[in-house]
Amino acid sequence: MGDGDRIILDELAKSVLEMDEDLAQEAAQRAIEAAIDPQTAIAEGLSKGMEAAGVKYEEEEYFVPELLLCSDAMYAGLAVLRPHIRQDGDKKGRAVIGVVEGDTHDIGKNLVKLFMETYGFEMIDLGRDVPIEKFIETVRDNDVQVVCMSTLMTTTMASMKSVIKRLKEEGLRDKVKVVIGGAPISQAFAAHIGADAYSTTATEAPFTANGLIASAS
Ligand code: B12
Repeated sequence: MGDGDRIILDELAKSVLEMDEDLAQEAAQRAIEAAIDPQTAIAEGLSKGMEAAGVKYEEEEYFVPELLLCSDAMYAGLAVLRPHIRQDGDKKGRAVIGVVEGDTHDIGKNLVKLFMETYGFEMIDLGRDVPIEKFIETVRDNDVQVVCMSTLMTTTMASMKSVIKRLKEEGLRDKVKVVIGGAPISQAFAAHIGADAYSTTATEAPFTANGLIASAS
């Protein structure tokens, strides 16, 4: 990647961190003109800005209103980049995605959904703060191969375990692969609750899901 591309990616990150919707749109447009892969612009630009905003929140320099303005800037940039994402031709399968009960953080989930769709997955999006039984019903009533669960809070991680437990009780666990993610999630936690995989980034998620489906068939 050239210096020019790096400057654009930094500008995308800065636009989010500085809550600047206009700059986010301009920088996204510049990324398109410079032929930067839109997914790279999202992962290495906009997402990095949101991560940096998270650090400021933890340092108590930003509070909830600032974070919401940062996410507005991120979505403004996303709207420009999204139509330019190259859609992978073949269908990979169908997946359900949601943020587990008690948690309303959905920025990461929305990125995972976008990258999964781009890769060829048909996504059923249950949104955020999704009741455990909603995941179960959706798996029961639809032909889905993958369940993706997201959480950003340590206090709601247990809901993931409950969903897997309920899938087992309903005889649905073997029907699907379960992929989990979100900042507090680790390999050890995934293994502990009986998930099939975890992934730290949205870009990686579709490859992880696809790998699981391929190895099962
Ligand atoms: C933005 C933010 C908010 C926004 C959320 C806006 C929204 N619509 O999502 C607002 C301001 C509303 C908010 C509210 C709250 N927040 Co908040 N928030 C954050 C913050 C700063 C950033 C999260 C974020 O969006 N990151 C950017 C995205 C792109 O990254 P990501 O979500 O991690 O997702 C990436 C990966 O994790 C992965 N991924 C995510 N999901 C999945 C799923 C799958 C299947 C896969 C494969 C991958 C994957 O892919 C993504 C992209 O690569 C974090 C701190 C932090 N540094 O994470 C705190 C944080 C998560 N919040 C926290 C808290 C406590 C709250 C509140 C309770 C605050 C309050 N007192 O009101 C409320 C929550 C209310 C509720 N019940 O949900 C705590 C949680 C602490 C804990 N218990 O663990 C954190 C960690 C801050 C802190 N250190 O205290 N928050």
